[in-house]
Amino acid sequence: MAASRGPILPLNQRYVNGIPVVSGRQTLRTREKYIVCLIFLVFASLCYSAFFLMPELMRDRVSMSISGVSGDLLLPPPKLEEVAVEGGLGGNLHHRINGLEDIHIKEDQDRLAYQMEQEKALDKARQAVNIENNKHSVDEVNKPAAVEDNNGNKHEHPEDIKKELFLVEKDKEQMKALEEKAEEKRKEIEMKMAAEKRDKYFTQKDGEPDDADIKEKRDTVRDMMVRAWDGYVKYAWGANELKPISHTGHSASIFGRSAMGATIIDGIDTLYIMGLQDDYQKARNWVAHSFTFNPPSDISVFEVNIRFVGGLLSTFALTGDEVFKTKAVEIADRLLPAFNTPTGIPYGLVNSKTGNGRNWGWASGGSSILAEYGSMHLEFAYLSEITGDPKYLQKVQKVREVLNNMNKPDGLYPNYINPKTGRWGQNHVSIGALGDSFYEYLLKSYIMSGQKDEMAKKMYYDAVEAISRRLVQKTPGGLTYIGDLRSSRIEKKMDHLGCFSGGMLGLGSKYASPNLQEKYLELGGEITKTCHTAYDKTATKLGPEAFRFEGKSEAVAMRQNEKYYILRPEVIESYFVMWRLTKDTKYRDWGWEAVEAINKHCRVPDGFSGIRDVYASKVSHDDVQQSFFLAETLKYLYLLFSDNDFMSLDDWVLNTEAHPLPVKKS
Ligand code: DMJ
Repeated sequence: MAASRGPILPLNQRYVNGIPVVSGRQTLRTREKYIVCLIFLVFASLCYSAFFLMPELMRDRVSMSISGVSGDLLLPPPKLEEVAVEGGLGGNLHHRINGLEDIHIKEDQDRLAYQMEQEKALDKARQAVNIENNKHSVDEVNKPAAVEDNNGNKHEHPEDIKKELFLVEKDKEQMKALEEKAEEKRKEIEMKMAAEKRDKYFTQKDGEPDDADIKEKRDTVRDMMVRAWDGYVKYAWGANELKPISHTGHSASIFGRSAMGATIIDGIDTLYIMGLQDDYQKARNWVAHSFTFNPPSDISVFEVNIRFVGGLLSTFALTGDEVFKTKAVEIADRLLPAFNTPTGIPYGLVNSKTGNGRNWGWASGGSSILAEYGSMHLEFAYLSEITGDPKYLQKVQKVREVLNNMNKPDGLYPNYINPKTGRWGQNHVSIGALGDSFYEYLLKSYIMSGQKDEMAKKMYYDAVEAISRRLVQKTPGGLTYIGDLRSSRIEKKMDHLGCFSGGMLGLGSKYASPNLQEKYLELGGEITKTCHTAYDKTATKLGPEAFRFEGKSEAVAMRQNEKYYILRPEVIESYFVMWRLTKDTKYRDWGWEAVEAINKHCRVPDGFSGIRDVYASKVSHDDVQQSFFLAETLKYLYLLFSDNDFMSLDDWVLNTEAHPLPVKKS
């Protein structure tokens, strides 16, 4: 049995004659087997060590043998970076030692984050372009690079052109969005400034004088405003003017046929200045929500400008409320077609629907009128200022330049000019009707521009010199007046309208060359005195529409149609300006005389009315409360009895309808 099993390892087999001889022991003993295994294991361990452990041991030995030797013996050490670490500069930066982050890891992370952000943004942009332009990209693959025309010329592919156009459009949109943002910012700033102004001007206390007597006079004037306003609100709301006795609305031909709330717009800044807050708010709401300017007939460019555009602009200037600016722009834009004449001198009338302009039939062969076309500058310059659109200023500047270049007979400006030919009409010169506010606007343009408008300044002082040379007259009784010139003959008459010139000459003295200042201030005073005399000589103590200097009668109306008083402001305007310039109390006294006379003769239960004859002690009312009574007459009186620095003439110019516009500060 044992032989049949055979040896596992025949280690010691013996042979006799080539035949294996069976020995006594054929296998290894167990102890021997263990030894063989052990030897094998030792051998395997040695092999393993030779491969994996020896190099490390060798390196450590080498490393130990060169420690302490200069670092650059074999290889230069890495350069020490100056890295800001806690405790100061210097030192090798080790990863995550002392809580410091490994900059390499950090940089990698940042770079990765940045790339991801960029990818995201690009993806977004691609999506946006694809959404809007998917039809462009669909054909992209198949489209030829360029197209060839019949002559073999290559052109950009239409799809490329379309795409470029699309991108241009996109740029434009972005620009528009930016502009809108800038505009919003501008509005925000304007509103802020307005709020500051509002705090300054919007209470009845503002401008209140210390003197009890003057304060009472001022309060009386404000009560007059309340009466005039209340009557209008009650009986004529939305109409142009009030008929205070008939209790209905009224519209003079200058307004055309439609009701445009002239009294509201002409009177609103007076309500504001007087601190009549509730009334102001009511007027403001009407302007914002009910006022539409859509007259079906021809309108007077001048009247609409000075009352409507002027009233709205001034309320905007006082309050900063955008609604007034918007409406002013809307109306001014309707007036612009009037300037479409060969010379740029506007027509007196314009149809706001068709844009057709024309002149008054009675005005010297189709002429435009000096006081009308010459009294647009303040409003239009201010419009350009607040809108940033130069077109308004350009229109009126053109008018200025045409006039500046004209030949002026004796240095004077005739009242009529043909807007087509640019030739003067009839030779009639006047500081009253038809000429008046042209001169006023020259001076005030200069003041309003922050004394920058040199052309206006020169034209004003040249004109005033010519007037003082040719038109100013002295009467035997010692009065000074400014007569009209008709075909080189002086007409010895002065219009009530011309009485504004006392204040204008006085104001002009402030900006005149030093050698002329006294002369102009004195002349302003003299004219104002003459106008007061015209009031003083009547039974009502109210002045006539025009007064003459003939024979012994001086400053008296001679003709029946010159004897009316329609609540005009010009004489009171000069009292106010001369008071501010001289502080001579006679001007306040004269103003108070006018208040008493108006209250005595013009006041009716529901407002104020003009009177037909200032010389008649029993008055006859004309039953019209003119809008300029609220805009001008009452405003000037209120300012006359207010503190001197309230609505200072250094800060404001009043347009010819007494609407204040701000002086530009550089
Ligand atoms: C007002 O409308 C203006 O003052 C204009 O300049 C002429 N006159 C009236 C008031 O009298």
